[in-house]
Amino acid sequence: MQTSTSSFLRLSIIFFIALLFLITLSWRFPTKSNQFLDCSGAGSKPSLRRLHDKRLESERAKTQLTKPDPLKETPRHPLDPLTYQEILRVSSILSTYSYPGFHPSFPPIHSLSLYEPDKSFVLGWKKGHPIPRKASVIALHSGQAHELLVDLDSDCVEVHSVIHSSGYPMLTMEDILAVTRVPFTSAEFKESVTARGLSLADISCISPSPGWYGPDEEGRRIVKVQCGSSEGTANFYMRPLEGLVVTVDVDRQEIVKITDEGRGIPIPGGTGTDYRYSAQDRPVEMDPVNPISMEQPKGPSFKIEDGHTVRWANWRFHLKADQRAGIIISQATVRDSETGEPRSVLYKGYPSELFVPYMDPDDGWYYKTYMDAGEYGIGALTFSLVPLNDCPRHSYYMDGVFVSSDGKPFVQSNIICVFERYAGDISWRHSDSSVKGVELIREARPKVTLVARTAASVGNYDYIFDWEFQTDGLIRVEVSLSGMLMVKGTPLTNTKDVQQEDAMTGPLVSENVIGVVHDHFINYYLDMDIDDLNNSFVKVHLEKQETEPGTTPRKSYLKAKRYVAKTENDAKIKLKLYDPSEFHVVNPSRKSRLGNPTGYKVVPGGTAASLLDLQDPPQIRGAFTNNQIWVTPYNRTEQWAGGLLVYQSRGDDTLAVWSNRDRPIENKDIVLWYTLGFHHIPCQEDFPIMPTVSSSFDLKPVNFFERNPILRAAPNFDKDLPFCTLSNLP
Ligand SMILES: [Cu+2]
Repeated sequence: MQTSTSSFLRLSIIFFIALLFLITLSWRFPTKSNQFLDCSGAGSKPSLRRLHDKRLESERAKTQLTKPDPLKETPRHPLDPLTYQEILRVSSILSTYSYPGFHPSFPPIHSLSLYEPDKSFVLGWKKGHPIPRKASVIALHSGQAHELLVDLDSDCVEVHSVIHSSGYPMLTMEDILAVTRVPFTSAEFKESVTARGLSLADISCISPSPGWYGPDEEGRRIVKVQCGSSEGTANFYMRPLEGLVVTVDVDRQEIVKITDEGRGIPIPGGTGTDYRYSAQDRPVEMDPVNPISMEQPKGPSFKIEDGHTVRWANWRFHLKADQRAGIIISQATVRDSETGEPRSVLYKGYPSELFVPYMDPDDGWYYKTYMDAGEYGIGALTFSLVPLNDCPRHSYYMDGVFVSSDGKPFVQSNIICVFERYAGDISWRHSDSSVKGVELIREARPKVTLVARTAASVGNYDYIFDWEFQTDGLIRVEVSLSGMLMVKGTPLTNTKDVQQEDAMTGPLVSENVIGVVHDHFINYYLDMDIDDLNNSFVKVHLEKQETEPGTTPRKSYLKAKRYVAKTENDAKIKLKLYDPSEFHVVNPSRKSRLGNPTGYKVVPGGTAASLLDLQDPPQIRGAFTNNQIWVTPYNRTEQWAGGLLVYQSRGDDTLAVWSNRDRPIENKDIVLWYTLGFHHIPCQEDFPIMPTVSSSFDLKPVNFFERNPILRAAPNFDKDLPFCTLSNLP
């Protein structure tokens, strides 16, 4: 008995070890990719195939989900971005352009993109009509920004002007790469690195912009290069050489100043900082989550027409990548649920600027007040999205065709994805047992949406930009943050050693690492065109009413009162929880059958306001954060909330400056600017890479439709859904 018990125990132990080995193997070596879920209904359930919707099948056959070849693409819509071939032509026109100082070679190009035709032309344009093509070029010559308008139909430079506002255009990719090499030419820098016990071969650097702080650093483009140790880790951001800041003249490629004040601060250790899957030495302590994805046995329901026009359910819009804005949505129209009429909602929407001030006045930190769109370009900092992880199965991927400083085009592939999302949510529902003569009612509709996404890696930080379209007419605009914190080295390894909490500019997030408190603000340009160009902005203010004593048991109630904004000052909105309003953009000329003006409202989600002093230099530049909402009359030169030139600018060409004119905005073509904000007080979970944090705002129909536009939408039925089996690819 004893013998058989011990052999049973032995067998159990061997079995357990074998099982452990297999689990480890399966974790280290994931399932081969040639195994997949077959949801076609083929095989074990052939009868399900008959249930396929023939209409959708034939629609799919017409869908051009094959990506066009970016090298051969031709423009097919007036808002299509410049093609690869067009950029080559612009480059060739500029190479022979005669202007003092522009020879023998054209000066470095900092921006080259489509000069969109006038709105009136675009709105009147029909497929088959001619498409005028012009390029807007910003070049930098002897510290002066020049703007040129190149006509591709006549092969000539049509307009050439010097930009007089302060600041410089976006850094080029060549600028960014070149400046990080400059510190390595300095003996002082090299000595500081080796004095900290590090090898130069392990030093990786980034090129933070300097902001603007008065005349000392004016008159030349500079970058404040900072470095970290990548010894044994890909995450050098968590191992800063604190206090070592190399100020580099970008154009001369030489060092202006080296500040070296942190030699006594230890370099934080590299252990546990690497975030790559391949660098992990053990699995996460949790029960395994099985592979998961959304199956679409009939394929996606959206179409991409002519390379850039997205059609899905009741939505239609133009979608493109942009070197500065990242992603641009244009001419978004929603079909009327009653009449089928396509109705205009948004002429153009995109992230117009970011503002990321860090809250640390130290010498190595005060200037960290980034404006990433205007300083670097959101699109310029995108990488190809990762299928199955950045975007789900059945996504369509779109390229960006961008321009390097020598005017040559290059393709940034797969930087936008479009996909349908079903997250198990509900579009509308009701259950009821109190209806006479009717059995129990249980009605619910699944919420399926369409998402257009891009993601940018701005040095350490990652921003994910989503536009999500719902069939009930709502557009959700979401920004998600991930990537690495910008951290500060410290001798501290435990909070018990903190002598002066006031001296800390953020919490300790790891040994020798402070996560400095900071904000993120993302401003959206939203050219709303509700049913036509001329709209009004209406503040629907909730006001407390006090009742007459003795007339009702109630003492108070709320009333919604409408205030139509006459001028820009009426539409500068600071959000207040205890003084609430709704913010409507309406078309006063188009009324619903009940007489309400058709409209959309902007619905803020979780957000944050800037608390910096209004006269603080970064706040002057990022003054678009002084209000959460602004409304301006449409003006094609006012596109970027932080100004056309942002790099080292003094904030003299911003939304706040334009809006000071207090122009009339009632019943006019208006643009709404909304700023989404985050206060970020870092915590240990943000180390070594941050779990994604998201926030959003909605554009939601208000009296736009006659009734719930998806009343007649069909529910899901079991018989229509796939039956999936695990099978192997040949
Ligand atoms: Cu942050």
